[in-house]
Amino acid sequence: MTLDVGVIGTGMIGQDHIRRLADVLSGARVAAVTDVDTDRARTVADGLSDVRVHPTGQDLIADPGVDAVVVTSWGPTHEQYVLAAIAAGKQVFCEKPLATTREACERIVDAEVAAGRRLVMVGFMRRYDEQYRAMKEVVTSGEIGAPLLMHAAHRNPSVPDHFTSEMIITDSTVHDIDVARWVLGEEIAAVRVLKPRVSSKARPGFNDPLLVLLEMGSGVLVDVEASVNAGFAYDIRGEVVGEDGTVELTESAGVLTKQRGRWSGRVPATWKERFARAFDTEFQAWVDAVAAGGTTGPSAWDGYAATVVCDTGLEALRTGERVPVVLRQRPDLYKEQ
Ligand code: NAD
Ligand code: ISE
Repeated sequence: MTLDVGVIGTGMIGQDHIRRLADVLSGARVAAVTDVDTDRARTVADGLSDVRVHPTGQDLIADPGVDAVVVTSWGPTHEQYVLAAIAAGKQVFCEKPLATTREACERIVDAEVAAGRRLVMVGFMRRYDEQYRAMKEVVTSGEIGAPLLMHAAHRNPSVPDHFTSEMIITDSTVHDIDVARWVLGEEIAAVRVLKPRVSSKARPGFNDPLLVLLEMGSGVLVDVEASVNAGFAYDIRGEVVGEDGTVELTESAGVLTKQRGRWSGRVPATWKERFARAFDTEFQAWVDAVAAGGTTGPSAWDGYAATVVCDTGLEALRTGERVPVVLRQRPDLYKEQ
């Protein structure tokens, strides 16, 4: 059976996921697309065969020829489409963030709980990266003993002009927040944000880098160094320090070159390059799960928790204080993960 997928939002990542569905994965095809920029949606559809272009996301979701929905529009528009897909009983893959406010995420969680089954997967693709998976396995196996600390760095080479200091938390660190919850298997209890010396490459008034400190429920501390004007490359780091050892991500380049008394390797240029395989694996997992009648991976609860921690981080950035994270009670639907 081939899954007919409808894609809402044909911008940068929408087009990348469409390419993935059309050329890389098995078991799915792109049946319909839509975008508020209708010309863009049309151009994308023209490059594929037999794809309907809908005027709105709601029309696409209502299309009986669409089995499942991918949401890759701007973050603040995600809620309406995820809710409409749940109401239509269709599986939905939503790029991060699930929604941009705590309240919007709660409405999604409530709707899914009322539907009585999981219909939402959130695009936290790092959970499908081989290195992060290996790191989680080591931590979960107990090999390095009880975790005490986690160090992370998320260095972006550059960002578009509309990017703000707040987005270092909501757009970038959100991935590290999800990784910390997932690798350590517990919720985040409090957040602090420190502002180091500002990079001369940052626009005036822009706090870059930031040091985001996450306090896990058990007391494990996670420090995330996040920056968006690093210039040199896209550099992602992670290490968990346990009572009996450590586990860390290695450089992702496949080869090491030794020449003239020096060794060197490639640092990825962008997140697309660094996580290319993770995106493929993530999407194939979703297609397979939907074809089997369910879903998989990061849930609406994970999307909710990440957004609440980001909100808390924004308050910590504003106030300079340690701010506790307040989550509602986890519904039974999300207990088994
Ligand atoms: P983009 O601006 O390139 O594309 C977004 C598209 O959505 C645009 O074509 C825009 O016209 C369209 N759009 C906006 N409002 C809409 C609406 N109401 N209905 C339909 N279409 C609408 O942005 P992008 O970089 O592709 O990001 C899209 C989403 O993907 C964001 O939520 C972003 O956070 C996420 N993202 C995730 C990753 C990742 O690493 N997982 C990477 C990049 C982006
Ligand atoms: C971007 O939106 C992503 O999600 C990337 O994975 C992240 O590394 C980058 O910082 C964000 O801007």
